[in-house]
Amino acid sequence: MDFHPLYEEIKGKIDRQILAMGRGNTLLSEILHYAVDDGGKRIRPVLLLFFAEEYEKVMDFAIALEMIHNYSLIHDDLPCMDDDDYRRGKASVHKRYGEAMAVLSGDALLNRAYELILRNILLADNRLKERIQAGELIARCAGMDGMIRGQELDVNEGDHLVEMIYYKTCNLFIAACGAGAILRGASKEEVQEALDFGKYYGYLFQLTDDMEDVEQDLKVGKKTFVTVQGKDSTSEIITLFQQKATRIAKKDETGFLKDLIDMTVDRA
Ligand code: GRG
Repeated sequence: MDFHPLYEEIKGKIDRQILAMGRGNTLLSEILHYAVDDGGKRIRPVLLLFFAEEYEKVMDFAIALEMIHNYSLIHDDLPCMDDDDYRRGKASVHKRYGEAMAVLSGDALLNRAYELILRNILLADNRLKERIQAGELIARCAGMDGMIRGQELDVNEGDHLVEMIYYKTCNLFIAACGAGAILRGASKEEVQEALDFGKYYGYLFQLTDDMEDVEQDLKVGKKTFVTVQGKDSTSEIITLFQQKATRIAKKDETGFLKDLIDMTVDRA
């Protein structure tokens, strides 16, 4: 994914930070590295650092968000959830290490994420309130009123597909953009715009992803927005969210947000 030099630059920093993280001698530590080290696009932490406009002092928040994302993927792949044997081109964690270790490694990632955020706050010498606000936003968006709520709707196979996308997918993008803006010390209006961008981009991300998978989803009878509403009406909604996100992206002089939107929409 090579759509803008800023993406490569920020992703490179995140990947290096993840690889440099300590490795214990335990099996759990091996699994955490197996799950997180490579393969991910790191879009959420890249967005967080992009909106924060500085990398080193808030890197912990970006890594924490990526850990939360990875825990959710490990748990989502479990047989009791989506039951996927592969993730990022290799065996999913439960396929390789067993279900019990997959549950534990997800739990460990989630706890490590908040450990990183709290330690960052403990050691910080500025913007304490903003750091706490950013941590609270991430926790809220990942929790039972956010991503976990989305997973609950998914597991119970309701008909609220738009709501499900909002909770399950948009929320971590909202956390990424909103936390970044808060950590930058942005104004209330700027934070709101960042939160809105995360929401619109989250819808775009999921709907274009569902467009890509539509043939396979139809084959296995999977209910997604596209399999229920059809490709034409999904395309119309994608255009609508593209316009909303682009309106905000126009203020970004680097062109990064606009390129991210275009790259995401082009895959549909
Ligand atoms: C188990 C609590 C819990 C939540 C699971 C995230 C999630 C909720 C489920 C994953 C399945 C899914 C279709 C999620 C929505 C889109 C998504 C998160 C896709 C994967 O994200 P990418 O493409 O992944 O950013 P990489 O591999 O690049 O990190």
